[in-house]
Amino acid sequence: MDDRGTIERRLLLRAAAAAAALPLAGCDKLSSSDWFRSLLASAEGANLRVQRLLAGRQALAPEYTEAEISPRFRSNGTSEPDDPAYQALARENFASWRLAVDGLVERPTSFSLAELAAMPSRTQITRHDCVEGWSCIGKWTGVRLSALLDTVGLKPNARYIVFHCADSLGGGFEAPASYYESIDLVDAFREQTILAYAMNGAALPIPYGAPLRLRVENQLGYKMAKYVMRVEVVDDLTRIAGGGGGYWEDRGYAWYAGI
Ligand SMILES: Nc1nc2c(c(=O)[nH]1)N[C@H]1C(S)=C(S)[C@@H](COP(=O)(O)O)O[C@H]1N2
Ligand SMILES: [Mo]
Repeated sequence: MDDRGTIERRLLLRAAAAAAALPLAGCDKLSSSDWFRSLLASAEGANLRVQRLLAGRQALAPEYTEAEISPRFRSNGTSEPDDPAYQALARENFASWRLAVDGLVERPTSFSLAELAAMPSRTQITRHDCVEGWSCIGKWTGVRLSALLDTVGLKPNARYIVFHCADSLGGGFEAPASYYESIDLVDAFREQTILAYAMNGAALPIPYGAPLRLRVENQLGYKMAKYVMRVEVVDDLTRIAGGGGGYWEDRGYAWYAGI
């Protein structure tokens, strides 16, 4: 049996080796970005984030063929936000909708759907796994989150990306609360992490998060925020809502829901 110190030393060795190999693995972009260089150089570069990156967080989630796309993709949680401002945007097919990107960024900006669609994109056919035990395969097209973050520029203290949604859940015994989610920079810069505006080759329908939803394919369904209105870059999640980093995390779910 390894003692804890041995495991940590092994992870550090692996971190150093893999960091050296990053450009060869096609991650030039990642390794050349300022935040990543400063991350590797910092004391933190030797801890959690890099360990997780190198201990298996680099692999892509499996991708599927067109023939494997589910004939009917299930919608879960909110299927139509009842927020009046959202409904007004939906009525005009999101023509005046804009995504706000702010927080710890150099250039806070808002983007129209057309502007997002003009940025570097990715299409992927992936399996969505809900924590409730069902899965569906769908095809998603969206702007790469890395491209969006490069456009606004991350400040050196940026640590997490928070997605604020148009809908609230709850009621009954609990006051309604806004849905939100968050991921760290490692997941934000993954190739398959996109803000999707299309599903199965058509504009993203309302039940699946129109006009924009997160796809972070290495995690469970509840991380995939639908109806994203605002992307906020922060250094600390504890100041937002219940402090857990997401609507379901504030109610006990794991923040890192890796699959
Ligand atoms: N804004 C928002 N995002 C959300 C939810 C929600 O209720 N509201 N539900 C989550 C859960 S639990 C799952 S499984 C997926 C469902 O996505 P789908 O409706 O496209 O299947 O969205 C996630 N993102
Ligand atoms: Mo879910």
